[in-house]
Amino acid sequence: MHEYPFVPYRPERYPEDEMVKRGREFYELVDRRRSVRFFSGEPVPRECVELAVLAANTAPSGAHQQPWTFVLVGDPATKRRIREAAEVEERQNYEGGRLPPEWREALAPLGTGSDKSFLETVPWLVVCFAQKYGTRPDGTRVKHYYVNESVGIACGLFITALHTMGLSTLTHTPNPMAFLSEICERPASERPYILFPVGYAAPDAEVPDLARKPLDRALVSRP
Ligand code: IYR
Repeated sequence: MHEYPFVPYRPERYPEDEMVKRGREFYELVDRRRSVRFFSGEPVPRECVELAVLAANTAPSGAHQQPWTFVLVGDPATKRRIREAAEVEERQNYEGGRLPPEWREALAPLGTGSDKSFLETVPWLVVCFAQKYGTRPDGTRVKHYYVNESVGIACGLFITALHTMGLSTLTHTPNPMAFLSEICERPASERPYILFPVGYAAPDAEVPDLARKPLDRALVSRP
């Protein structure tokens, strides 16, 4: 059984006023992030997407199994295939009556629909896959722990890193999204988790005028 050696770890410490200042600045930065559905077709350096994946790859994970794979798609023909497959599913959701009424009602204020043209507009699509289990060289399975938590945290870091660089994305979850396994050529051990279009927001992009719930509804205290 392999064990990690332990090494010293001394994270940065700051005076309290500086802690608050840094925390406030970070909060104000992430508070300006919005999910975008209208993108510009301007190219984005591949290195920026790689840096965002490096940031995602720092996420804590169950037993440090790092159960994620990010697939980068930049080829227009592949983006088109993904858009077409996503729209086939979403047309059934929105126009074919597959969305349950309650779900439809929850989405109505956001103005979403089956048109997913942003999947072709953007320079990059990044598809995050969750590795339900690992595979040893001899083909036997390695159990993975806390896959959803781990991959969710990695995706949070990914979108935050993009935002820091002035890039936009959308946590798109076309439903169902099995088609992504085939197009991205991923093994049966992996499940598509989130499809991220990555690019600059279009100069005329609009977003719903949402408010975030106040702290007293996000945080409750108990003695
Ligand atoms: N996957 C669909 C529906 C959808 C679901 C939720 I929850 C959203 O916040 C937004 C959309 C679609 O992408 O249109």
